[in-house]
Amino acid sequence: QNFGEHDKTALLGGMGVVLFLLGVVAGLLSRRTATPGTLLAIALGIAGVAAVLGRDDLGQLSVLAPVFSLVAGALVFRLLHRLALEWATDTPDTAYAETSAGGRRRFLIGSAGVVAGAGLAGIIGQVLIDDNNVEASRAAVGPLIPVKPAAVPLGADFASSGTPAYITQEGDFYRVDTALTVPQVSTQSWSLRIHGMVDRPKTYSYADIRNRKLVEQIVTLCCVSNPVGGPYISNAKFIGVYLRDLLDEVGVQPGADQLLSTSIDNYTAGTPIDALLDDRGAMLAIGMNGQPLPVEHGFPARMVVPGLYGYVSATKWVVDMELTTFSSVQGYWIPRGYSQQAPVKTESRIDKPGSFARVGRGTVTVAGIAWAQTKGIERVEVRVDGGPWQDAQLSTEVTKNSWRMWRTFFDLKPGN
Ligand SMILES: Nc1nc2c(c(=O)[nH]1)N[C@H]1C(S)=C(S)[C@@H](COP(=O)(O)O)O[C@H]1N2
Ligand SMILES: [Mo]
Repeated sequence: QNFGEHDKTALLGGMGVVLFLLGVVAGLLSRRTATPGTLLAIALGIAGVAAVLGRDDLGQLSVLAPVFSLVAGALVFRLLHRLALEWATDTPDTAYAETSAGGRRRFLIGSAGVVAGAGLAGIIGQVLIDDNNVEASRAAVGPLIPVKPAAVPLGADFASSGTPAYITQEGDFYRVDTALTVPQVSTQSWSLRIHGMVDRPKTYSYADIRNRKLVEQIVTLCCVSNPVGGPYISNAKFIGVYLRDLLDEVGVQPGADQLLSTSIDNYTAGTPIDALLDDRGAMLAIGMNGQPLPVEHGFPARMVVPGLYGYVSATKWVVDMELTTFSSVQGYWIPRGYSQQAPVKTESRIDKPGSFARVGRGTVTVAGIAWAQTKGIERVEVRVDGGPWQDAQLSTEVTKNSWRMWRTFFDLKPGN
């Protein structure tokens, strides 16, 4: 919570600190024999193997990395330990000064070699990771053209008064997920299986989806963990197909009330089927703002359901949909204390002035956003310090599924 969007950086940094401290402890315990340090290298290697085996999006070969680090760690530690012992046990006697200096030299050269080797292995690893990246697969898809583009009328935002732009650009779109490394799924390897309480289970390939008539809709996505005034809300043109069409093809059986979607990295979300079959326009999206989905936002495909918080509806890198019931299975966040049903609450945010900003004498513009996906925003009222409520100007409504901007003007005394 404290680190916000930098949570993963803090987690990785914390892991680095813990590993360093474990290394110090194992080193101190290894004064006499190399066993404690060797055991630490083996234990960390086994933890790495277990982590790799626990993920579906990594190939079998990925297990080589932790196995290699286990073997290298244990062997290198034993080698350095032997060199260090040789140096330490050389009596610091003038007669042996020659040997002692030799022992030290061998230890230092050995250590430098290990550092250089680790660095080189790290660089090679990074190159191999880049090779494995799906940007090429994404580029090969090319721009996506919907049957009927979603138009944005003039006056859809008050960006000049301090609101965000109506459409959020790719790099500015908020990101929330549990993925420590962004899953790399190519269009070739991707497929979507729809099964469970259906008449005709079906598996769709990327081409199956890409070759359908693509629809485009503007939807504001937001996160339930957004604090008041917070940044976890964005708006984009999503391109894809209606989930209702896919569900009609497989034939949802009576009694099913939940669609449990699973991502390639085994994240799950449970969406009420009603919200997928009504007229709000729930989608399987493959594009955002004219381009294939950015990898961080779910390439090749994700769900987008207007009016529901992301954690129950917006599964990225989605590969599996099971029609089931709420009473039989729970999505990822539910046992962690989040509600099973999560419609977006009507809310607003003040973008300008910022918190604790000082305003000067004269007219002060107060501007922000308001959202109530599927219901729409009819009116926003603002007041300052218990004064009278004042109607704000509203931007042109584009769709009830997206945010609406507002602004109002006050004559205020200078101050905070
Ligand atoms: N695979 C996967 N999809 C996910 C999540 C996740 O952790 N993993 N988080 C969800 C949550 S909590 C939110 S708010 C939205 C955020 O989507 P965005 O990162 O594209 O803004 O994605 C949803 N989809
Ligand atoms: Mo979220």
